[in-house]
Amino acid sequence: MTEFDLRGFRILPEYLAPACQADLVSALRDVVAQAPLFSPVTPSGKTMSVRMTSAGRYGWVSDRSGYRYSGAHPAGQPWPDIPAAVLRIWRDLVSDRRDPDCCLLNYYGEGARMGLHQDRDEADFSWPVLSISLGDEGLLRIGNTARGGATASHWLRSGDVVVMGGAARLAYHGVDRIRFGSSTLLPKGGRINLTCRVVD
Ligand SMILES: O=C(O)CCC(=O)C(=O)O
Ligand SMILES: [Mn+2]
Repeated sequence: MTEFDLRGFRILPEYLAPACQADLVSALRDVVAQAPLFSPVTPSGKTMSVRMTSAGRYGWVSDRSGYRYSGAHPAGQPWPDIPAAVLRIWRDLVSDRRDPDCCLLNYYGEGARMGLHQDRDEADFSWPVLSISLGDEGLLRIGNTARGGATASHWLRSGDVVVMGGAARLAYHGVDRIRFGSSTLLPKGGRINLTCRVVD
């Protein structure tokens, strides 16, 4: 399917063929083996329904002291390298001048969601955020650069890639729900979303 624009988000449906999706999942198994998924807690003390880990120089973490990038997993070890297959997508769609510092891995199990938020813990918003969806379908909601107003929704499927850049870099976005069991890519079901970010 050809790419299209939704509120400034560049959406590339089926960017990754099924065989590439499977290769990516096996590379991600190595990431998770070195940096296990954890359940972040928001500064207000709520446990997020999405489980996370990261690869790269930095990983995104959250706890009672706030949201931030950290050079180490909460258990103390450095984050594993970003898989080469992820870097290839970044270089193809974003830039070959600079690689991302962080590849955040979100795992959505049954019932998991992510509330509307901006990605704004990075230093330079001229770099887009690249998002890669694997496994079950997820309903992405895109709002505006300020809270409130009309939103648009779109079901992201396994292999879809989104580039969030330009004026939309600071748009509110979230994942309202997933269709648990809609994909056979992950044997136990669920959705993986990767977001690649330039941090500093
Ligand atoms: O899961 C998604 O599609 C989006 C994830 C996201 O917005 C984030 O991790 O900041
Ligand atoms: Mn986000």
